Amino acid sequence: MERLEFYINFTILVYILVFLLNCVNGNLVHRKFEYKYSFKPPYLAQKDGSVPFWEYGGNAIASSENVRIAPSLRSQKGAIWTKTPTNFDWWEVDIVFRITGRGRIGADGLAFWYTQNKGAYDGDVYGSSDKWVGLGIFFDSFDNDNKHNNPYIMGMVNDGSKAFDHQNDGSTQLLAGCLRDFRNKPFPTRARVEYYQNTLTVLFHNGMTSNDLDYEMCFRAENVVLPKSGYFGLSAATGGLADDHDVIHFLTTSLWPPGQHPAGGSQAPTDEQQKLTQEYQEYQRKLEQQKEDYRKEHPDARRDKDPDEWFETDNELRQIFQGQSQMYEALRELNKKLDEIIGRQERTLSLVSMQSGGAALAPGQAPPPSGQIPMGDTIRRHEVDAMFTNQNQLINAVREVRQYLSDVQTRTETIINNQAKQPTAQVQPVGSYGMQSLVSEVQDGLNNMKQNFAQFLQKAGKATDCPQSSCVSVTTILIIAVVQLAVLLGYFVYRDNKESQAKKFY
Ligand SMILES: [Ca+2]
Ligand SMILES: [Ca+2]
Repeated sequence: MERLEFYINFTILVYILVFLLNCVNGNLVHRKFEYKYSFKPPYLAQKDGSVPFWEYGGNAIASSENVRIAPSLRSQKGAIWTKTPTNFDWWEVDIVFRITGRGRIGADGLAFWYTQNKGAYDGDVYGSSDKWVGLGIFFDSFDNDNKHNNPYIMGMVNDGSKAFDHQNDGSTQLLAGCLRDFRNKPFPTRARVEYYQNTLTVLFHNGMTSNDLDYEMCFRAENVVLPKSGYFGLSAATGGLADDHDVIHFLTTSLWPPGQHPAGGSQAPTDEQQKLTQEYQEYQRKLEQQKEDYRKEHPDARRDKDPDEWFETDNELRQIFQGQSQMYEALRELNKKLDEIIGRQERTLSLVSMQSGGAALAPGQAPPPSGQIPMGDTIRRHEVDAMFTNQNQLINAVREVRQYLSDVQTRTETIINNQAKQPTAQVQPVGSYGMQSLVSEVQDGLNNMKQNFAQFLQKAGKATDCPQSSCVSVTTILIIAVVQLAVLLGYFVYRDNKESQAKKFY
């Protein structure tokens, strides 16, 4: 009975928790999807090429699947802007994009904008206007200042007075940023820009997985003041090097602090929540009723399976689930580490190539302008190729050594096994080991003989006083040696036969 009481108490606790959760939910930030500030496939662009609620220009092309803001051709610029300014203070924008190019280095980059006025479609800052009022988040592919810190993601707030510092990749003006590679990823890369109560947060998803949860922090900045109302925009540009800059999703959600609600729909969400809560409670009640009915109908079963047992099964399931989640977490952690390693490798590679390219520059000479291939590009490739061949040769050599070692090991094992089979080391049967040692003995003997013979020949050559007739001829020595060998072999065979015959008597 104590167990039953505990079970009932536990259920009540769960109910209280659900109730509290609902209360807290009522006080959380309210979110509203803003379709007039969003685009996504399918039917992203209509048949006439227009994107509903958006305007695009320059070299931008919209299809039903994405908006190619700048294509992978030299010196392209394009942009897309919302038609109307925002009517909400706080927001979150999810951008799913792909920046792809055939080269290991690309240019110039993609920009996300939230500005007081719409920018140009062929401006100087990643395809749009300089001296903007508001926020720009730049995905800068090309390393203009040659500090080996691109691709880079950065945020910059401008009051309309600052001209973007291209020579330094904006490093003198940035609000915050992070070094992340966003080019040529297996899955689309994503960025989540949140502006809520003057805190700007930028999260980044590196596109190594398709998992929606794999966002990581790029930066968070507080006390950011942006125009009360503004236009969202995207722009991109290419230089001498060119990437495709494709944006697949642009999803805007307005954020409303507790107590504030979007115009027109203030009560509807609360109703919805209440309805859901009611449905959930109704479902719980029905479940309890069914349990009760089952107990009444099966009084025996009740004895077999008391509530405590159910609770235990529940507990076990929870433990299994927890274990699995831990495993999943560990896997994700590993995945992240792998990503990091790959990222570092890529950075190192670009560093190495940059250094060999940068060596061609005289000190004080300006870094290569945006989108130009560094001087040593072709040589680098050869060097890298040579490095790879060397590495391969090394690997092959190591493999051979390994094989040889394993060969030696197996031989040693057979020897040890053979020895282990013998009770004592007195009798040596002619196994593979016996034969081997015999052969090696004979070989040694022969080698010794050869050496002696060579020495003898040398001496014979020097000793001119030796009369020719009394010196033993080479043929005689050889014949004697062969006869000796034959006798020796004969003896060994005879001995082995005798031993095997002797063994039959056991
Ligand atoms: Ca740059
Ligand atoms: Ca740079």
